[in-house]
Amino acid sequence: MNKPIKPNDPIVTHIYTADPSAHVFEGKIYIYPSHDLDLDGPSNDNGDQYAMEDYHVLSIDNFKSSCIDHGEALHLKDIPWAKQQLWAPDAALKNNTYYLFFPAKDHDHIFRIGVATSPSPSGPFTPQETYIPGSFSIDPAVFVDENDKAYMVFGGLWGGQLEKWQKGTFNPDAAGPAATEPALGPRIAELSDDMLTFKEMPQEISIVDEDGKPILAGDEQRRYFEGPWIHKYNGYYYLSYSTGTTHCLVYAMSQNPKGPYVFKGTILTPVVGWTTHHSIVQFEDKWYLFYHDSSLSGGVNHKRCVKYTELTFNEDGTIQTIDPYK
Ligand code: FUB
Repeated sequence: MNKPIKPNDPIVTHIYTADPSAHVFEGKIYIYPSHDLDLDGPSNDNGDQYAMEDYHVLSIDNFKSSCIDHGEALHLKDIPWAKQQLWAPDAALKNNTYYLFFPAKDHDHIFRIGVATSPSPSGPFTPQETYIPGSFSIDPAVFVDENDKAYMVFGGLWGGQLEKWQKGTFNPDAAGPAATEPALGPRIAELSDDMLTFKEMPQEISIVDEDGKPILAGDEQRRYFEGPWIHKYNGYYYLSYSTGTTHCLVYAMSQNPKGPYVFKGTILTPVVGWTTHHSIVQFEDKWYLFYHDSSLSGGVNHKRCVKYTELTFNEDGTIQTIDPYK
């Protein structure tokens, strides 16, 4: 039965979903979320409780119809290089092929980013034998620009291991910068034309304040934590992300996809649950924010549900702040 999906309601309730990456493919909204498991166990700052093993692709014809779950699109057991923890994915269309990008820990417990392909936006996706060479950390988001150049932005602190890559190789003992030093930024790299490798070494994105000064690591209301997303509006690139410990979705703007980005403000105030993670998509003539909270499980951090709400730009290109519970 067709049941319209109301804003700020879970788009599906039969499984736990999170980290929604939404795209318009073939005239519909396709959502590529994490599939949270209904497991109970110890929780820690390393994120071991996020033990996901597969991906389901969801789609919405329009907001008057219900959300379709296309079933399992990729499973951990079919990814040769991956050992555990299929975290936040994204998808892109190029070369008449759909690409699913996803992080997972390899057999050395190091997060890497893999890619899988399909002729259909709903999968199933066939993974490559190895992860993308030179990839690390979590939360890949792929932005395909109007000139067809594709960029992957990625990275996450703490369990996402970004701190451990500050010198270019994995240092399991590395800590983040001191509170008075510039915060770590997400990484960005242009993808090769076949979308399977990086065309260049990933570089760090700089996020600065209105005076051009770097946002500092101790500025937890504004500094980058995880969950990057790039979209373009009126010629400007928008980098939005989670502030982690302060639980907001915030954004910064630039005229260059690689930055520097100037911090602008908050998109979404804190949701129920520790994590917050989103995507921004235009469908027909409106813009939407897809996000998650933990309301479906009564607040269990690792049992989340994807929701959506409309996003509004002001005349000057800034974004109106959303409180999802008002
Ligand atoms: O879903 C696992 C992790 O939680 C994601 O990779 C982060 O962005 C956070 O949402």
